[in-house]
Amino acid sequence: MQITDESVFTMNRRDILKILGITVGASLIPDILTAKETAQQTANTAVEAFTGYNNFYEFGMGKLDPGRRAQQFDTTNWTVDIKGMVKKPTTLSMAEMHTLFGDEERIYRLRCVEAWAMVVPWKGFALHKLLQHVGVQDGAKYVVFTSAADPKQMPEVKRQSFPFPYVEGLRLDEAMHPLSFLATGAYGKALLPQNGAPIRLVVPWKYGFKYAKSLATITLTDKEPDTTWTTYSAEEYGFYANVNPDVPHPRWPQSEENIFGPKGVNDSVRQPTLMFNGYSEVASLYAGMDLVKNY
Ligand SMILES: Nc1nc2c(c(=O)[nH]1)N[C@H]1C(S)=C(S)[C@@H](COP(=O)(O)O)O[C@H]1N2
Ligand SMILES: [Mo]
Repeated sequence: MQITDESVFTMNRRDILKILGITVGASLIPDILTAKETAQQTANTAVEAFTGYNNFYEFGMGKLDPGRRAQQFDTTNWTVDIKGMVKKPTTLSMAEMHTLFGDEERIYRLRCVEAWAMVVPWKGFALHKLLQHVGVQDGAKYVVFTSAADPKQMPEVKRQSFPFPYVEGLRLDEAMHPLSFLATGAYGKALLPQNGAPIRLVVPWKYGFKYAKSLATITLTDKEPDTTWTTYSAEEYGFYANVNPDVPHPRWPQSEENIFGPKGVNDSVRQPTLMFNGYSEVASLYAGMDLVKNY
């Protein structure tokens, strides 16, 4: 199986600039890996970077593939099944979720395990609202998030180039934390297909690969699930995946990141990565746990 490494070092800077409509000679392409270190960047990342520089392997392994190939992805009449160890197994439409759980904006940092980051104004609702609505059975300990996998609409699902469907999971207490979020929009609009329309997970203290896109099912279970990334490469990608500057990826450090600014991906600054991506209010979830072992 040949896939693109989850590595910042594989970024094609010429491609990145194309997102911005900039064509320049090789010598003028800024080296994002040597950008000057500054204080934490807080301005929202350019929407063009959010919608043009993506990881969504169902539509291709390249950063520009989802933006190019996902445009026809049909999300009309979308429903999410909530099943497993719940009191009321339920299927909800987007309109039903909107009525039941409302809509709020959350500006969060997104830190990819590849060491790039963005500041994203999401729209959506807290995950615990949905879990409370369906009722969690006693004994349930984990929540599993499964993305849609439609070979008719997703070229890499058809090719089976990666272990689809994409599956992620959280411990129940992580899922119930007020920061855990289901996003249906960003930058004031409904999510575009490349960003996981019409609904995707957002867990800001964890690496971006936890943020499963285009959710089809949410399943409560009493066992830690195998996920796409723990199945694919358990030594590199753990179940917890908490942002942690002290635990390097086997192939690159995690102590710093390139965060994309208001002008896009060539407007990045290099800044130190913070424990839990700066969301230190989640620390008590891991009291007494060895976060080097449980990476
Ligand atoms: N279904 C699915 N969800 C996914 C991915 C994917 O390939 N497939 N990539 C993940 C990774 S590695 C990251 S960093 C984020 C990127 O989200 P964005 O493209 O909206 O910024 O989505 C995550 N969710
Ligand atoms: Mo990622």
